Order: sequence, then C-alpha cells, then structure tokens
Amino acid sequence: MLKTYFRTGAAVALLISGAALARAESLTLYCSADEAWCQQIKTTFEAETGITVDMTRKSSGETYAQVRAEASNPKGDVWWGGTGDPHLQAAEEGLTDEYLSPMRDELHDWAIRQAEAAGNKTIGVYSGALGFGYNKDLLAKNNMPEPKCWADLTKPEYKGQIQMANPNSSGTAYTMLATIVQLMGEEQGFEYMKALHKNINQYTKSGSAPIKAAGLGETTIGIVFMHDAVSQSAAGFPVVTVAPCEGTGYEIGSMSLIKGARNPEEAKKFYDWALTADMQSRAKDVNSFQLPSNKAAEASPLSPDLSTIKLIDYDFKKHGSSDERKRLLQKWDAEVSTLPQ
Ligand code: S7P
Repeated sequence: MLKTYFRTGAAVALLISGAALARAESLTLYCSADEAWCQQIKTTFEAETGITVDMTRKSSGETYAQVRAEASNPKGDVWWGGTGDPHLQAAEEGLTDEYLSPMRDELHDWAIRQAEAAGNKTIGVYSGALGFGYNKDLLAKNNMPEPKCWADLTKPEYKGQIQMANPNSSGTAYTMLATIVQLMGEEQGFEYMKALHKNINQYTKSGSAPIKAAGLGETTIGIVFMHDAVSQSAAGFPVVTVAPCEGTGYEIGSMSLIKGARNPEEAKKFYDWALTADMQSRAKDVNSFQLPSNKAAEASPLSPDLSTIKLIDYDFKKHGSSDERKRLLQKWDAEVSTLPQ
C-alpha cells in the first residue's frame, strides 16, 4: 500500500517536473526575414539551447498586424527581423516590451539609436539599403535601356516590366514609399508612385518576391533591398543590383519582445543570442547579405557597402510612427493602388 503510494507520488512528481520542463523549453518566434534565414535561426537556436522553437515566417507589415490582432491574447514571444518601421509602430502602440540586453555594448550605434528611439522596446539586428535589380538577359532580349535611377522606372519602355510588393504587407515596399516621399517631397512623391503604378505588373505580398521573380525571368525589374538582389546573383541568376542615382533609403532590421509573451525568459535568451557575433555571422551562409548589428560579426564581401551608396537621412522616428505609417498607407491605397494601369 505504502509502496503504491510512493510510486504514484514519484510518478506525479515526474509528471509535474516534466510539464515544467516542457513549458520551459519552448519559444514562439515570429520571423520577418527570408525563409532560409528564419529556418537557420530556428534550427541553430534549438541545437545550441535545447529550446524548441515554433517559428512562423511572415512579412513585416503582416507580422505587425498579427501582433496587434493578438494583443489581448498574445501567442508570439519574440518578433525577429523585418524592417524597423513597423517594430517602432508596435513599440509606440505598447505591443512590445522594454528590455536592456547585456549584449548592447557589442552593437553599432545605429542599432542602439533604434532602441533608444523606442524606449528600448526594439533594437537593430541588421541594416541594408533599398534599390532595385533587373534580369540582364531579359533586358537585353527586349532591347530595354539599363535603369539607373528611380526616375528611369516611370519611363514608358518599362510598362508591365516592374514588380514591387504591396506596402501594407511588406516592410520593403513601405520603406520604398517612405523613401520616395522623403526624396521628392510628398506631392511629387505621390505623383511618382502613380506614374510608377502604370509600369507595375504585380504588387506581391512579400518584399523579396519581385527580385526572385526577376531571377526566374518572370519580370524584368524588381524593387527590393539591394542585399535581396545580391542574393539572387549569388545564387546564379542573371540579376544586376542597382543603387538608384538620386539616392535611396535604408532599413534597420529590428527585433522586439512581444508584450504579455507566454515564454518571457526564453524570449530574452533568444534576444541576447540573436545579438551575438556568432549568430549574425551565419547569415551569409544562407545568402542573406544584410549588414550585421554586432560590431564583431563578419559580413559577407558580397554585402552592399553602405558607405559607397548615396543614402538619404531616413527619418525613422517619423516614418515608424503609428500616425504617419497609417496615413501614408491609406493615401497609397486610395490614390495609387486603385488607379487603372
Ligand atoms: O529578405 C530579407 C529582407 O529584405 O526582408 C525583410 C523584409 O522586411 C521582410 O519582407 P517584407 O518586405 O515582405 O516585409 C527585410 O527586413 C530584410 O532585409
């Protein structure tokens, strides 16, 4: 009798500690970079920590919308990657938590500035410049001139030849819209977006999809981050990367802890790990050529060198603010996306 009691007790204790362990060992990751990089991060973190990662890959704008929709019952623990603007918006709207990682001293100033702009509710994990890329074989086959500037993309010879993402779902495309408005002024910038619309064959959901399509010969030009165009040429596709002659915007790809996370300790472990030089140096192994935020991380020699690109002084505070992001997107929906082509 006594034996049975002890045996049952031990089994219950085992079950309880087992349940605690199971709970302690999982993390729900929302990942907004390229699928291959997101998969690499999941498997490496699992192998190095024993923590099981449930990872979902979605574009930046889509992930922001999901975090917002789940705010009263959060399902994600950490949101890694994707352009900084929607991370800043999430911070402003109280959807993410403040955290001061012990890794901060190892980071570039631009990564810390991003954190400070958001009351430490987000942080920079990589950066990269916006531009476009084209399929050189298709361009030659159709006798089209080489596009070098933003202005070139509105020329009639490129009608139906250009793809970009929808700025509502894609951080890349929102960065493009905000870049054009900052470069040309709002009125002229929207006139430009309307003229460009005539040449667009498709607004995709994901930011890097247009250059993957260009690589496959499904479109001639894709408006994307330059590092995403380099990924295609590195993979052997006939893609040429362009830094637009007028100058261009850039992103500070970011990471945030989701407020009310179910696994906050695991989320912080992931956060600290994602800021290490080792973790960031592995991006190039999956053809992700953004510039890492850890000063000791090794970037690929193929990564576009920001010091050689004419960059605008992108106003992250303004364009990552909730009101401005909503306003610009509504205006684009009303005045550009509905126009006939
Ligand atoms: O592919 C890498 C990358 O360009 O994708 C991120 C992007 O925001 C996610 O895709 P969406 O444009 O679809 O949101 C960038 O942060 C990153 O550099």
